[in-house]
Amino acid sequence: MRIKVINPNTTESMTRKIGEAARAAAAIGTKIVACNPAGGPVSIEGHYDEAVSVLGLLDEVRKGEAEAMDGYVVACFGDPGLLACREVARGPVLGIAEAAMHAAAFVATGFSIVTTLARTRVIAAELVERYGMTRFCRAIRATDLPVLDLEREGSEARRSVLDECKRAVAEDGAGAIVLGCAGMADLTAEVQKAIGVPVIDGVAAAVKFVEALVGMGLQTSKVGDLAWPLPKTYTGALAHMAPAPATRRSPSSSARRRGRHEA
Ligand code: 5HY
Repeated sequence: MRIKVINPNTTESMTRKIGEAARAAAAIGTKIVACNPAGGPVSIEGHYDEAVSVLGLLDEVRKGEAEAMDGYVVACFGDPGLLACREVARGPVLGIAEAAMHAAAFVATGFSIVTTLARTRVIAAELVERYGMTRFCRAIRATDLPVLDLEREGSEARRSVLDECKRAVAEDGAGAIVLGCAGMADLTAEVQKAIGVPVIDGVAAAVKFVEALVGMGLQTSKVGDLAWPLPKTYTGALAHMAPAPATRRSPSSSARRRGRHEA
């Protein structure tokens, strides 16, 4: 199967790191295609960054349909545009926050989230509520690190994340830690060894959950609110993002394999 892992920010080094984490988790036979939009914010640190990043993210999912991708991962902890991505995808689309929280709830009765800038804590809190994780989430902690500090050699980022995770275990009663940024993916093993509780990177969790869903033959529901967007004109610089009529949608990879086109 082929899973497209999309970093919605445009920092290539983070995309490479995310791709490595995804490939380390992927099963033999799963091809990971890691990418980021050509244009957009270099890091996503708030509502505005998220909103702008969704256009490039959606473009990558729409391209993925023509590339016959079997599933997608939105590799940003705010799970930006997740439902919109599901509207334009046939296969499963998972956000790293949703995937990480569910994985944590499978291995512990309570988890803490350790994220970057304090101002993004409210975004994580909204997702905890939306995903029904309030009863599991013990705390949402911020290292107050800019996201790109995680990309800077010699920064204090690794130490700050580790120290905050230690405090979460000692003070929150957290049985597991959810890493609140895709850029922390390469810290998972080191932090887990140091603090002695499960540490979940949403990139790996999302890849495995997409594999499981595709393996069960499950695709995104195309009834109701996640049905294909209604064909209509989009004007100006966004004209190219107009929803395609059914006759112009790419067949799914399974239909290609069966030599059929679905509506
Ligand atoms: C992320 N921002 O995973 C989020 C983390 C955050 O550019 N990639 C980003 O703090 O929201």
